[in-house]
Amino acid sequence: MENVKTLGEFIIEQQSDFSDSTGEFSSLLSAIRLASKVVNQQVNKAGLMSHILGSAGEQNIQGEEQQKLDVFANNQFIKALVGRRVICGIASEENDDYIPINNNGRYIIAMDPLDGSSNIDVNVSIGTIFSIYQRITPIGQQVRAEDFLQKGTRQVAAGYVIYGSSTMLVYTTGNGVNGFTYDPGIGVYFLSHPDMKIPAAGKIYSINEGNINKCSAGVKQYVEYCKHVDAATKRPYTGRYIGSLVADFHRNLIKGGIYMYPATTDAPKGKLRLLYECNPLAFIVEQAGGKASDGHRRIMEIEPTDLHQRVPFFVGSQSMVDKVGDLISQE
Ligand code: P6P
Repeated sequence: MENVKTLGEFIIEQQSDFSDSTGEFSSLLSAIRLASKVVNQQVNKAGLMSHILGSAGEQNIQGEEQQKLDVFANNQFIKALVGRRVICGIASEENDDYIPINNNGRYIIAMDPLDGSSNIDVNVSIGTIFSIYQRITPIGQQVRAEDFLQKGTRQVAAGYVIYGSSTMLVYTTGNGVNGFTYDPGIGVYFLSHPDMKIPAAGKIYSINEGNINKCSAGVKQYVEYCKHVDAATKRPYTGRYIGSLVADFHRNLIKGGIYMYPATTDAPKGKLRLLYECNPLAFIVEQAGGKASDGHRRIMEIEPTDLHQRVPFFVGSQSMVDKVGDLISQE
C-alpha cells in the first residue's frame, strides 16, 4: 500500500510526542498489537474450532460462564505484556485480583480481554478494551491496589480492538483518537481512520429496551424522546443495540449516537465496569469530542474503590449525553 502509515510507524512517531524516551510505552503498545493479532486469528476461526467454543466450565468473578476464547484472549494479552517487562501489574475482568508482574515496570494496565463474549457463538463482533496508567507506587516495589484505583483522568492511554467484519485497533494517548485496520494477509495494521471525531449530535440510541421498565424516570423519558415523531429534530431516532459494547460504541463513534447501560432496579450500579470498560471508552470519546457520564458525573472523575466496580454508563455524542443527563437531574 503506497504511503499508508502502519501502526508500528505511528507508534514510533508518537514516541517523541509522548516523550517516551526509553521506548517503554511504545513497547507496551506493540505488545497489545501482537496479542490482538493472535486473538484475531482465533476469533476468526472460532466457528471452526469447536474445542475453543463453549464455556470453560469455570465462572469469572462476575459469575458469568467463561467462554474458552475469553480465557485464551486473557492469556495471550498477559503473555505479551509480561514479555515486554514494562508492566508492573495487570487487572483483568477475567481475574478476581490484580496480577503483580515486574516490580521495575512503570505502567499498569486494566483490560477486558474479550468483551461481549456471549456473542462468540453467534458470530457477532466482540472486542478487547484496555486502559493504561503510570504506577503511583515507587519503581522497584511490588504493585499495589492504589496503582489500579486511579481516576480515569489519569489514564495515559486507552483503546479497544474490535473483531468484526474487519479487525480494527482504535486508541488515544491524549492527543486525539486514531483507528487502524488490520490486513490479515500481511499481518499489519494500517492507519485507516486518522483523528477520529464523533458527531456532536447523533440519531442512534443504543440501550437494552427489555430493561426499560426497571430504569429511572429520566431514562424512560429520554428513550420516549428518542422515539417521538418530530421532523424538525429528525426524530424518531434509530434504535441499534448489538449487545456487544465495543461494536455499539464503535458504530456510534463513527456515525454519532449514544450508548446507555443505566442503573436498573436489580442492578443499581448498572452492569459495566468502571476500570476496564467505562474509563477507557470515556477517554476515547472525550478525545473524539464526545462525553461520558454515569448520568450525574463525568465518568473519568469518579474515584474508583474496587477493581470490578460497576457504574451506570452513558457515552457518545455530546448533545445526547447532555440531554439524558438533564432528564435524570430532574427526576
Ligand atoms: P445486556 C456484554 O456482556 C456486555 O458487557 C456489553 O458488551 C454489552 O453491551 C452488554 O453487556 C449487554 O448486556 O444486559 O443488554 O445483555
